Amino acid sequence: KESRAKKFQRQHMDPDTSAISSGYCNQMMKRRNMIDGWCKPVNTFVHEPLPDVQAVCLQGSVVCKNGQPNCHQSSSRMHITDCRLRNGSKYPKCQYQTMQKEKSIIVACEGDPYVPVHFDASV
Ligand code: T3P
Repeated sequence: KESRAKKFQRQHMDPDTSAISSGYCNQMMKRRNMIDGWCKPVNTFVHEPLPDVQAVCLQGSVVCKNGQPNCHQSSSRMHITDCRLRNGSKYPKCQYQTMQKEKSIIVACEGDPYVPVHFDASV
């Protein structure tokens, strides 16, 4: 079974892509198996090295949106792409808007090693 840490990497890590095109989210949401019975409404990809994103678990503690205490906010801004489902788009034709941003990320971390398992927000 896929671990929560590996699931985070599949859903949220894309360190090596340099040029992001307007079709990026349509391709990536499909390629990373996130179109599985429904269209996931919002998903963020992070374009930074995995060790840098894992290191966020050692950075500032913040409360997660669900009230749990194990969220961490990156001390630096990171290159990210937000994928947002277009209004009226219906499964299985999930159509996404691709938005590149540079923001601080908030992730939830778990386990030993203590690694990201959920993307909470960007700020
Ligand atoms: P996951 O827990 O698998 O990382 O909040 C529900 C899902 O939406 C959650 O999936 C993360 C995702 N999400 C993003 O990827 N980026 C965002 O900016 C927000 C708000 C949610």
